Amino acid sequence: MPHRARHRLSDLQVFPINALPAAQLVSAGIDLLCHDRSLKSEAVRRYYDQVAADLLFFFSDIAIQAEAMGAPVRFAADEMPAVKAPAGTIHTPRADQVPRMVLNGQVVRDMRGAFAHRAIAAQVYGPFTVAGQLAGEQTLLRQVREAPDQVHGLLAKATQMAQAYAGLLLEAGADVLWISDPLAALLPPAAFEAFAGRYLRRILQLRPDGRTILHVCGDVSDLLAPMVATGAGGISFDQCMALMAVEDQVPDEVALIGNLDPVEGVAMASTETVAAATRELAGTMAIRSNFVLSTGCALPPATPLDNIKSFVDSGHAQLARMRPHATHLAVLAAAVAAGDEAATSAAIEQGQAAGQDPYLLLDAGLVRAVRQASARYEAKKCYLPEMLLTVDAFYRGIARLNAWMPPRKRSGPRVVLGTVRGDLHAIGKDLVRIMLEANGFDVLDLGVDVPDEQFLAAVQDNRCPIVGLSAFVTTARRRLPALIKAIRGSGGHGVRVIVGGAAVNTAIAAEAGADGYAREAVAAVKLAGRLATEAGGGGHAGCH
Ligand code: B1M
Repeated sequence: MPHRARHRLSDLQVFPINALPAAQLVSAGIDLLCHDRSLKSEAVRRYYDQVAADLLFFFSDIAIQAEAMGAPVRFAADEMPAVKAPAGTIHTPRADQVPRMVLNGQVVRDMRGAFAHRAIAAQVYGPFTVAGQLAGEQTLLRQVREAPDQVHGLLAKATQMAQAYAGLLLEAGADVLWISDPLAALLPPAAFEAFAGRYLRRILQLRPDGRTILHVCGDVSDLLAPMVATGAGGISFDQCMALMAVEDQVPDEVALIGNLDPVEGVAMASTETVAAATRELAGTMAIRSNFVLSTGCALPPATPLDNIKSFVDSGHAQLARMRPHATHLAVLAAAVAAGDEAATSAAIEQGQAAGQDPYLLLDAGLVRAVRQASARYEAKKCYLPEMLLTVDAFYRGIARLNAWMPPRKRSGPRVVLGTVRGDLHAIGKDLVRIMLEANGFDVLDLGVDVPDEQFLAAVQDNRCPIVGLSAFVTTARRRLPALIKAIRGSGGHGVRVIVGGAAVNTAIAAEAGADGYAREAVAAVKLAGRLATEAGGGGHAGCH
C-alpha cells in the first residue's frame, strides 16, 4: 500500500521556521534589513540558495502588526524588533499604507521571482498575540476575565489588521498562510475558542484550500482540540511537546509539524549532533503520513548555517529512507500499540518476506510503539493495562525478529549487563543488549532486579569486562554509587562501568563514579566500543 499524505501541505517535507539567520549573509544590521527591500531580498535569496527548505519565509518579525496599529517599536542592529510599550491610540490602517508591510510584500515578490517552484509562507501574527502587544500582555490576560467586551473589541481590530496584511502577502505571491499566536498558549483551554479560535478562523479563511498553518508556542496539550477546530491545514508544535503523545489528536488530513529544539538542538549544537537529532526525530515520526519535519520555533539569527543545512539535508535523507516502508512500519507499530501479538508477528513476517531491514522494523516499529506508549503513559493518556499488553507484543516481536536476524558474532569484548536491584524495567536494557550483540559484543545479560552480589560474581568470573548498569527508577539510581564502588573493588583497575536508563543522566553517572553514560542504545554501543579500546579490549585483545 503506498504511503500517501492526505493533507494539503504534502509538498512540504522539511523546513526550519522563519529565515532570521539570513541576516548573517549581508553586511547590515537587523534594523537596516527590516527597512530595506533590496538588502532583505538579497539576504533571503542567498539563504535559500544554500538551505534546501521546502517552505520559505521572508524574514518576518513579531512587532510589525502592533507597530502598524500604534505600538512603539525598538529596532537594533543585533536584535529582532520588539514592542517597547503598549499603544496609546489604536489604528487599523490599510496594509498597503504601512511601509514595512509593503516592503515585505515586495520581498515576497522578489522571492517568487527567484524561487518560482518553492512554497512561500505569508507569516502573520495571531490577534491574541497582537492584542497583548497593544494592551500589555498581563493587562490583556486580566481583561479576559474582567473586561471581555473590551478584549473582543481589540481582537476584532487586530483580526482586521492581520487579514489585511495576510491578504497583501498572498497577493504578492506567498502560497501558504502561516499564523503564529504564541500568547494564545496562555489562555485557559475553555477560553481558547472565544478569544483566539474564532478570530484565527477568520484569517485562515483567506486560504480556503487549506494551505494554512497555525503555530502556538509552548505546551498546547490542552488546547489541541480547539486548535484543530480552527480548520488550519497544519499544526506546528513547539519543541516542548512530545509529538508521539499527541499525534493521534491530529487528523491525517492535517499536517503534524515539528519540532527540533531551535536553540539547543540546532543553534548551539555541533553539526553532527544536529544531524543525529534530526535523524532520530524524522526516523520516529516518518511513519505518520501527515508528519512534516520542522523546528519547534524560529531559528535564532546567529544559528550557524552549516547546522541549518545539516538539519534540512539529513531530514530529507532520513525521510526518503523511511517513507517507502512507512505504511508497513505503521501497521507493525499499531499492532504493538494495540497489544496484538499475532498481528505483530504477522507484520514482522511480512517485513521479512518483503526483504526489509530487521533493524528498521526493530527501531521504527517495535521500539517506536513502546516509546509512544511511554509518552502517552506519562501524559496520562494510557494506563498500566494497555502498557503491559504493548510490552507483551513488543517481546513477541523481538522473539520473531530473533528467529530471523543474522547469526551474531560473539568475538568482541565482553559486557556484563543488567538492571540493578529493585528495578524491574527490562525493555531499555534489552535494547542495549540487542544493539551490543548486533555490533559483535559478547553480552552476559543478568536480567532485571539483579542483586549486587550477582554483578560482583560476574565481574570476577569474567576478567576485564565492561559492566553495563541500567537504572530506570529513583530507588535503583540511589544504589549506583555503592554498587559501582564494589564492582571496582572486586574487578581491579581494568573494569569500566557504563550506566543508562530513565533515572540517570550524565551528571548522575559522574557522581556515581561511572566511566560513562549513554542516553540510548546506539550511544551505549559507541561508548562501550570506546571504553573497550581504552582498556585495551578493542577488537579481541585482552578479554577472557
Ligand atoms: Co515503569 N516507571 N514502573 N513500568 N515505566 C518508569 C521508568 C517511570 C519514569 C514512569 C513515570 O512514572 N513517569 C517511573 C520511574 C519514576 C522514578 O522512579 N523516577 C516508573 C515507575 C514508577 C514504575 C512503577 C513503580 C509503577 C508505576 O508506573 N507507578 C513500576 C516499578 C516496578 C519496579 O521496577 N520496581 C513500573 C512498572 C512498569 C511496567 C511493568 C508497566 C513497564 C515495564 C515493562 C518492562 O520493562 N518489562 C513500565 C514502563 C514501560 C515504563 C515507562 C513508561 C517506559 C519504559 C520503556 O520501556 N521505555 C517508563 C517511563 C520512561 O522511561 N520515561 C517508566 C522505552 C525504552 C525503549 O526506553 O527505557 O528509556 P528506555 O531505554 C533506553 C535508554 O534509557 C537507554 O537505552 C534504552 C534504549 O534506547 N538505556 C541505557 C537503558 N539502559 C541503558 C544502559 C546503558 C546505556 C543506555 O548502559 C549500560
